[in-house]
Amino acid sequence: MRPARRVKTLAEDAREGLIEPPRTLPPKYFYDARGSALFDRICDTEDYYPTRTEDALLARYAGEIMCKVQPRHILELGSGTSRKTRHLLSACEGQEGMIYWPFDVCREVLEETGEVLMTDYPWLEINPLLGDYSAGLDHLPCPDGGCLYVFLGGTLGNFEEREAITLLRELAVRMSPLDRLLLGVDRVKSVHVLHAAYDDGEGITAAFNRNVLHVLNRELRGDFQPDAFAHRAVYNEDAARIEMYLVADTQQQVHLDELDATLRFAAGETILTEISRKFTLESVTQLLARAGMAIEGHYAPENEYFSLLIAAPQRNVHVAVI
Ligand code: AVJ
Repeated sequence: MRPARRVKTLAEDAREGLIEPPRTLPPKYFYDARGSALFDRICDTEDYYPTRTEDALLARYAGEIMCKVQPRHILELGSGTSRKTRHLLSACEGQEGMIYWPFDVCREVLEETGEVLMTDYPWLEINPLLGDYSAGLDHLPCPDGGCLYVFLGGTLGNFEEREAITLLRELAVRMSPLDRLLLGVDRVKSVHVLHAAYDDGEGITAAFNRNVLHVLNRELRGDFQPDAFAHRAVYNEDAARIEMYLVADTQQQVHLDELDATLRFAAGETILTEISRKFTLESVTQLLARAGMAIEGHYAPENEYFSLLIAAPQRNVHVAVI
């Protein structure tokens, strides 16, 4: 897809974020084949509740959601293996004319998932879209008939407020009055529950976090020693977000051949590898409003750990001067 903005390469992001402290790297680089497999294992841990909570919500409410929205299209941002989306697809069983547009950065996953879905949902038209949604959304196909945009998993929480508004606004302006967004967001809750979710007892999140160093070694010909970095997850209550860091155990130097750069770490120095924002109903309502959308439906479990929201584009009267 033709991007609205050019997406930075890993080399550019690393040059901007890693060479000087405060060091930081976008979380999308976690997800090579190994990182994606580790993320799947995180979802199966006792401690990481978001995936299973959202899945249960979809299992329970998919029928109601599809009835309410009655879309002809489902377009999913960051579809991955479409595991949770199957609840929505199943709720439309046999509905001829339905089209599913999975949108993801990984061609292999799109191809493999596409084939499996084609077998499991023979009545469904499947049109995979390869691209990076951080490059902008204005080149998505503009389907006629209602479209349900789907953005699950709490991934919106990876974006700073400004970036999140930009992304949602790009969506809002291209939505027709009948289109809706189905958005999954993680909620503010007890620090203990949040902390355990991002520092699970089996150490899988720690391995997932360190995996980004393997990615840097491979892609930028680096010599990081992943074991020389500790995993740290802290809940920043003021910003209502989990911050994931890699912490250098000892003073060390790392060379990235591809950048021709040497990184010097003092003992205890950190790299911020991910933020994962947590929302209240008020904060997500406000975020959506600032992006030009209004909440029209809300599904949450009793403990309110996670929310599925249906949002509609805000319509405003536009007076044309003639
Ligand atoms: C895939 C972005 C929703 O923020 O909870 C899981 C990624 N990081 N454990 C999240 C993640 C550490 C996850 N998202």
